[in-house]
Amino acid sequence: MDALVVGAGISGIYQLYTLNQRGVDVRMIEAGTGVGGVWFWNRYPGARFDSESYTYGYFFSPELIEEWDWSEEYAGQPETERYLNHVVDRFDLRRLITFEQRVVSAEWDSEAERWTVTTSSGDVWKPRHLVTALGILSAPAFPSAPGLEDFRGEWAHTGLWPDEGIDFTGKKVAVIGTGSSGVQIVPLVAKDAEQLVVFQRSPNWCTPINNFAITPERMADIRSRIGEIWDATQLSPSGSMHRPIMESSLEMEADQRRSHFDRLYDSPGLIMALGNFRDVALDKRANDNVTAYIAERIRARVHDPELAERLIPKDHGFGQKRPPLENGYYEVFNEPHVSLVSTGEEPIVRFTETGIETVHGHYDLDAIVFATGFEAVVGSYNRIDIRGRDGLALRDHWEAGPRTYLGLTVAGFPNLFLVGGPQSVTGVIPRATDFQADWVAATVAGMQERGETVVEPTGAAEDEWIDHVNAGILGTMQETAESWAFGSNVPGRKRAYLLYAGGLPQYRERVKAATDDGYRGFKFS
Ligand code: N01
Repeated sequence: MDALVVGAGISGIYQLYTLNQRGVDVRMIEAGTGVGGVWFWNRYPGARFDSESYTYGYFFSPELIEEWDWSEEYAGQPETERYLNHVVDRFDLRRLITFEQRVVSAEWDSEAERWTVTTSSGDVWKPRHLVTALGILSAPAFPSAPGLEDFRGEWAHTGLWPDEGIDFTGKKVAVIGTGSSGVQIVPLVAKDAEQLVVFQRSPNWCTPINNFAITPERMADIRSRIGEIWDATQLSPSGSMHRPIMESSLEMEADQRRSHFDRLYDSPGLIMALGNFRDVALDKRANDNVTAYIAERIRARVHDPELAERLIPKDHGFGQKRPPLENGYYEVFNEPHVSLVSTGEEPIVRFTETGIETVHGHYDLDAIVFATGFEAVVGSYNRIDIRGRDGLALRDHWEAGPRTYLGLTVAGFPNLFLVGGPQSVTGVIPRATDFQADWVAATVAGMQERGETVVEPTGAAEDEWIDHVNAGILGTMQETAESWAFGSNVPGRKRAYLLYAGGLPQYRERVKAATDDGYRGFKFS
């Protein structure tokens, strides 16, 4: 086997396709029983895209675009899972995938110039190249409060949702966490539950998703503009259709600025974040204007003024953390059976047989939803014992934060490729990872043509990339917020920027320039 791809999410599936297309002998292993990655595990009620469905789907096949109709501007999880299953079957990839195999270790064998990959069932694979498409949000994180094993009700993490679902009808339910997942699930739990307590550690700047159905006419129109849509994704920093407004919001009259904000708030999707004024991400005064505007909209939607204040973030501005999109989230708190516990004032002490004990009392519960996020970006790598040259552990190499070259390779870890891993672009993830997957496939196929067996970046190239990654976040509003993008949500983790803030066009340019310059920064043998 020439290459093993780990992870059948949207990035891994395309990686499998493109390696296979280039004639590389490739296989894939996946921990789940089906394909989809994030869209397989996160099957909680309300899980859906907040990027436009047709910008998140694949662009590599005109036939696929012709035959797949998206039903909503922001498709729900079941539709996306169906789509990814369709792609896998449509391109005859399923035969290359082994399911229910979780990689526990991967060790570089310098003599054989191959990886030794061991799975939870004890199977051993020996690929020349190891391509990790593990996902940046796939290692679920739980609160550190003790006692969960004592709880006799039902519980689930949004990122590990049970296939059979959970029926909340007539139950007393707690949702812990108010990030994108919590904000999506809360209104749906509130609909069925007899009582809902939302445990909030930090409020977020949530704006309406304003989702709508895609009619056959709209789908035909999208198809007719697909080239244009692709071009827009390639020019956008986040790989989305949206680009920031480059004029200064601070130089505008207040009422003109406000009408822009009105339009953005009422627009579908993440336009408030991705199509806002550029200075909102860079200048605190511009950012303050947006936060004041959204706070006003929250106050208008929540009847109890004291509760509204608790739902308005005070510790960060809009966009400093990834803003969730919501559908009726704030209105839920006007309902008599829904209450909010701010864990800053009322910390959780422990889970008990019958619910949650806080410093102020006990909440009797039938079910608990953990919408408590993920050990982001590096968590999925840390769960595997990956060892490169001379037994060097990736966990140790990344102890102070991830170290990569171009977000694609790691010094000391030959023939290891990262797709959708640390220090590469997020946003509409497949728009960054299809570029990466094409690069990996071209590199591996090129090596085979030239008879080369090993590729590895130099330590100097890795250092240079880290400097570039860190320079990109400096001076932005994001730099000063505590968020999963810095690993701040995981107790004890050293603060390090885990992503790439330079945007997709610059990322592509950098990778292309190094490649065109004779694979600058790499050693081949
Ligand atoms: O996770 P999160 P998520 N006690 O880390 C709280 C993407 N996504 O699953 O903010 C109490 O954002 C934590 O509090 P704090 C998207 O990129 C996309 O919601 O750390 N609370 C926070 O409120 C997103 O950013 C979609 O103080 C605790 C929440 O739990 C990313 O995934 C949908 C706690 C975790 O929020 C992660 O989103 C869903 C504790 N001990 C997700 N520990 C789309 O729409 C943590 N929290 C496409």
